[in-house]
Amino acid sequence: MSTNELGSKADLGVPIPGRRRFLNTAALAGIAGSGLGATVVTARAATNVNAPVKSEVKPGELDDYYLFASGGHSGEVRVYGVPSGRTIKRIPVFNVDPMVGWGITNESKKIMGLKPDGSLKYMTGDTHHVHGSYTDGTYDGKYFWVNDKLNGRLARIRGDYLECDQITEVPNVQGFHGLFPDKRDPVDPKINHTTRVFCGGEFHVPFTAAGPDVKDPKKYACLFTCIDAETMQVRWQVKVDGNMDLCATSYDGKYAALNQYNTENGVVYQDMMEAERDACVVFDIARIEAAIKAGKSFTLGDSKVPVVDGTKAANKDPRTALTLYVPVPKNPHGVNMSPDGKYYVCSGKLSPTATVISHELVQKWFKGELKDPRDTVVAEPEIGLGPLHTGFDGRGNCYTSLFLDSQIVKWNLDKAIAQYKGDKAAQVVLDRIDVHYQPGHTYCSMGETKEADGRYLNSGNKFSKDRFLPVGPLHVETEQLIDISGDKMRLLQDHTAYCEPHDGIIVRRDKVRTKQICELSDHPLAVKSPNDSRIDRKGNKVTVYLTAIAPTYSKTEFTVKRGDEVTIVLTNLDKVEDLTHGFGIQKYNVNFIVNPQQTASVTFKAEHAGMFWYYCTHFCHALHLEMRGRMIVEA
Ligand code: RUQ
Ligand code: CUA
Ligand code: CA
Repeated sequence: MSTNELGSKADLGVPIPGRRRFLNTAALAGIAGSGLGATVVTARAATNVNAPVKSEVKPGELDDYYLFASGGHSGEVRVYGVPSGRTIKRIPVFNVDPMVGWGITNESKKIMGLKPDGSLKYMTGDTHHVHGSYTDGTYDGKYFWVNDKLNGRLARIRGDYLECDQITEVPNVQGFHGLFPDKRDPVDPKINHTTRVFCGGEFHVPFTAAGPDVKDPKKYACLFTCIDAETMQVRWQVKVDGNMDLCATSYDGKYAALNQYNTENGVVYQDMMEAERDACVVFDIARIEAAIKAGKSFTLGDSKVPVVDGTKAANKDPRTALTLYVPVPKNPHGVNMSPDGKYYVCSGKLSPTATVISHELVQKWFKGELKDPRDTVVAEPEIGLGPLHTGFDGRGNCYTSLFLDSQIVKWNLDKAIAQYKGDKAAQVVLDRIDVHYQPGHTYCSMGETKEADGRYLNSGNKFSKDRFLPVGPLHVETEQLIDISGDKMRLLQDHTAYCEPHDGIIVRRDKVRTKQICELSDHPLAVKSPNDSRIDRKGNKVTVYLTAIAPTYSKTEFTVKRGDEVTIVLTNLDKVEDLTHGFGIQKYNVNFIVNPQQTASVTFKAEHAGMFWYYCTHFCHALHLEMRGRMIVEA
C-alpha cells in the first residue's frame, strides 16, 4: 500500500468483499505496513542533457529541470517543472500565505520582520529576480535569493527545504531591482563559491527624511549594495551616478555590471529619455573592499553601513577607479553574462541594439591600458525592437527578448563581433520566433552558468490576450517553452503563470537536493513526544505544547482565561513524507501547517470567551475531519 491509497475506500471502512468491515487507526492512515520510512519517491536521476528535448512529461514521469521564477507583486517565488510547465511549489516570501502559515506563525513573522507592537512590518513585496548560489561557476543548490523592489529587501531561500529563511532590508535604497550572487572570490582563489550578493538601487533617493534635500532631486543618489551570502548582513555600499537596474557578475568574481537607464537623474520619464546614451556601470569588487579596509568610507543618513564613492568625479583615474561607466544606447534594460565568461550583453530597450562589452577589455581599462570606456565595447548589433533580456545556449548564441516586436531573436556573438570590426557579410541574426505576446524575461536551461546546455528557453510574456480562456479584465501570463537545441527555434508549449513572474532560472534537477522530512532538533521548542505536551502559565502568558500524530493532537482540549496571551507550540511527530498537519482555530485568525517532524508556533490574545474548535486544515488521514479539539476560553 502506498500513501496514494490513503483514504481509499477500503481504508474508510466501506465493506469490500473479503475485507474486514472496520479497520484500526493505523490502517486508516493508509500507510501502515507500507514499509515507508522517512522517504518515498525522491530518487532523481541526473538530467540527460544529450537526450532530445520534449514537450510533454507523461503521467508519472518527472521533469528534467526546476524553474525558479519570481512572482512579481504577489511577493512570492514559484517553482515550475520544465518541460511540463507544471507548478510544483509556491514559496511565500514577502507575502502572507495561510496555506503554510507564512506571516502567521511566530517563526515566519520573525523572518519577515516586526514592528515594535509585534505586528508585521510589511505584508507585501514585489519580487523580480531569482538567482541561485554558485560553486565553480554553476548552481550548487544551497541558496536562492530574490529581491523585493517595493520595500528594498533581499530574501534568501534555503535549497534543502525551499523555504525562505532570512530577509534583509537594505538601507537608503528604494526600488531595489537587480541582484546577482558572485561566483567566486575576486582575491582568494580557494573561495570558488558564492559569498556575496550584489543589489542595484533603481530609484534615486535623498539620504535624509527632512529638510530641503528631500525635495531636491539633485541631492538624490543610488547605492550599489553588497550583502554577505551567509550572514545576510549588509557589508558595504557604493554611491553611483545615475541609477541601476539589472545585474550580472563575472565568472572570476572580479566584477559586477549593472545597466543604467536613468543617467539623467530624471524624475519623470521624459527626462529619463533625454540622453542618447546611458550606461552599463562595472564595479571592481576587490578595489571597493580594499578602499573600505583603508578607511575611505563614509556613512549616509541613519545607516552605519560603510559607503564608498563610486561617482565619475571621484573615479577619473582608471588605475585606482572603483567603477567604470561604459556608455550604451538608450535606456538599456538587462545585462547578462555569457557562459564562457567573456562578455556582458546589455539590451538596448529604446535602441534596437544589444551592446557587447568584453570582460577582458574591462580588465584592461581598470589597468589603465584603454583610454575610453567605449573601447571595452566589441559589438553592437541591431537585433530588433525593444530588446530586454538575453539568454545563452553555451554554443555562442544569444537569445534576446524583443518586447515591441513580440519575438525572441537568436543571434551569434562571434558574428556580431566580426560585424563590429567591419565584416559587412557577417550573418548576425540567425532566427526569430514570434511569442505571445510582449516578452519580458527570457532565459535558457542552465543558461547563467558555465553548464549552459542549450536545450530549453522560456519566454516570460507580459500579455497573453487570446491564448487562454478569458477570466475578466486581467489575463493570466503566458510562459512559452521553446526548443533551442536545433538551428531553428521551435515553440513547444504554452503554460499559464499567475501574474506576474519576471525573471527565472532553469536549474537541472540534480542540482536541487531537498529534504522531505524536517529535523526535530531544528526547533528549540520541539515537543518530542505526546507525553511532553503540557500547558505552562506565567502570569497571563500561557503556552500550550501539542503534538500531532495522524489522526489526533496530543491534547483534544485545553482551557485558558479571557485576556490571556496564548502561544500554541505544535510539533508534527509523523515521520512519513508529505504527511503534513494543519492547525486552525475558529475566530482567531490562526491557520498554519506543520510538516513531518516540524515545529511551529503562533501567539494570539484570547479575547473572546467561549468554546472554539481547533482542527486540522490539511488533509492527512481518513479521519482528518475528526482531527480536532476544543479551546475553552473562560470569561
Ligand atoms: S525586470 S521584465 Cu525586474 Cu526585466 Cu521585469
Ligand atoms: Cu491532520 Cu488533517
Ligand atoms: Ca536614459
